[in-house]
Amino acid sequence: MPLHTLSTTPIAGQKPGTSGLRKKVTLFAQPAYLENFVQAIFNAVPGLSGATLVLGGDGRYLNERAVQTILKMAAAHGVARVLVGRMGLLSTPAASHLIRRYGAAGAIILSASHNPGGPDGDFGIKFNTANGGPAPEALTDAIYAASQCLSEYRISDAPDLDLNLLGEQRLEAMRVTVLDPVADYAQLMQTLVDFDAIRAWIDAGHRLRLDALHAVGGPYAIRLFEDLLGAQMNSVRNAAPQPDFGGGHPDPNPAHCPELLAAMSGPGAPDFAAAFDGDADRNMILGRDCVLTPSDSLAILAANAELIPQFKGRLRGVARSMPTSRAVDVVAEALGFDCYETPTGWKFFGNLLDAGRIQLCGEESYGTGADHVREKDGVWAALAWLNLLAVRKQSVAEIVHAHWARFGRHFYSRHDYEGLSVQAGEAVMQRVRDQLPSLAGSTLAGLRVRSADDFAYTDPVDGSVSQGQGLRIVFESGERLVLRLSGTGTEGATLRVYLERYVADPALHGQDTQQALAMLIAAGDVLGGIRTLTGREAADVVT
Ligand code: VG1
Ligand code: CO
Repeated sequence: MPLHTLSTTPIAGQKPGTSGLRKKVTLFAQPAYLENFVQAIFNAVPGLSGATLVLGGDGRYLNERAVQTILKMAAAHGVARVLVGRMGLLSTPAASHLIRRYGAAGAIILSASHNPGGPDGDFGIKFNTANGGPAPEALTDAIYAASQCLSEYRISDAPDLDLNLLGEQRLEAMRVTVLDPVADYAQLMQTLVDFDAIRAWIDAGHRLRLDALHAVGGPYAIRLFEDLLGAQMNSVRNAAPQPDFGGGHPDPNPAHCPELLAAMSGPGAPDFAAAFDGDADRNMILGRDCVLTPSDSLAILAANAELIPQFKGRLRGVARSMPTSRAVDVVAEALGFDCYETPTGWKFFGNLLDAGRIQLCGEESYGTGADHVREKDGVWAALAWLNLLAVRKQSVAEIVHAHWARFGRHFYSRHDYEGLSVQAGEAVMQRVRDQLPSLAGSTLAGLRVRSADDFAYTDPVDGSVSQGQGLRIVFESGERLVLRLSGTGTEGATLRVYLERYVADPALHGQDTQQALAMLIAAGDVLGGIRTLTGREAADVVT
């Protein structure tokens, strides 16, 4: 079968954001859009020829078509072997694990994560490196640069492979191994958490509910929670991956999972629930009448790490993204391990994990993970929580309240203003940026500012510097306000306002979060001129 070299011209805007290149399906479906970006990966990443590559995605619209195209391009670039999930499916953490388990040079992961799918939704593609993690900024910059000076791409015109058929196939000289997407991942999970304890807890009559939101987490959740841990049949809801995620928004947060929240309220509710996003790297954890913030989830896992076999006797450090609440910092300080603050996006945890400086990390955006892979891991987070419930023999709410009583509570919320014009989003940011130098010592909506800056990060392992990672304002009384623009959206701009307030006194821990944050919300509006500059009376999504 001949290998073709086809001529092409650069397509503007193929710049990866927080997590890969995300664009509308309608754009990805245009001639050469996908091919150009994949060619840019092959041009920018050294050493793919002769190597093993992992390939798969979250099953959204275009997933299978893209897998077939990428296989043919990989063959044309002399890749020795591709490990591909059956039907082209792989969760992001499972892909990360496969890279590490089989010594692959990297992975091409097809996902726009929590963004909606279907023909009118979003598609995405990202490259992960040999450590299993998202390409660092230097590499995504090189991929973008390569995309801007292409003149041709290479592809085989061999027929499509049968991706339903497990086992070995050939495409030109390249070996293609179609794998059960769940098998290796399920094996790994059993080495990390106490399956016996969880099984006993479930056998004792505790009930769970997992919601895969019609995305790729379904098959993983069924295997782990129902098949291996013995949860009742139908504990996993919305388990069959669909190209349009059932028309929904595969984003596990209170705003997008009203059904799950309703199912978890009242005395008849299950004891534990979790939901996962499109590519199953995010998680939301719930107990009966209790919804956890991801920041608290991270802090509680850190405080209880000794109970989880994976961490026993080896937790040296944790990390959180800058906008994530400082709840985990308080735990690290009290228990004597290191705590790092990184920019938003999982790629910034990679070096710390590789260097063994941290074993656990997380983001406020429903991302939690550890050093077993180099991605956040939704199903793992649910297993780690079940491990805690089974060992502590307490409910989720009891564990959370005990944690606050000991360490204090960080009230936390994120206000997203979606679909703003790029000008409006940037106007708010610029207005705040302009005020940064003069903010310290001033008062906003009754709150006195201690410090204000534009977050820049120097990676302690390789010394690389990332500027402009979010504007942060810290107040004298312990509140913190952060503003940044999203790097994963595909339309206009999304302004994220992160609100955090520390309250030590347990008598005040029962307040409603939005009420507890009311002064800070007002301060954010005064500072950013949000209502005036965006024309919005309130945020579109509050989590
Ligand atoms: C968002 C989150 C960020 C997360 C990223 C990818 O990015 O805020 O914490 O790492 O999504 O998550 P942004 O730039 O839109 O704020 V996933 O599960 O969408 O790959
Ligand atoms: Co995701």
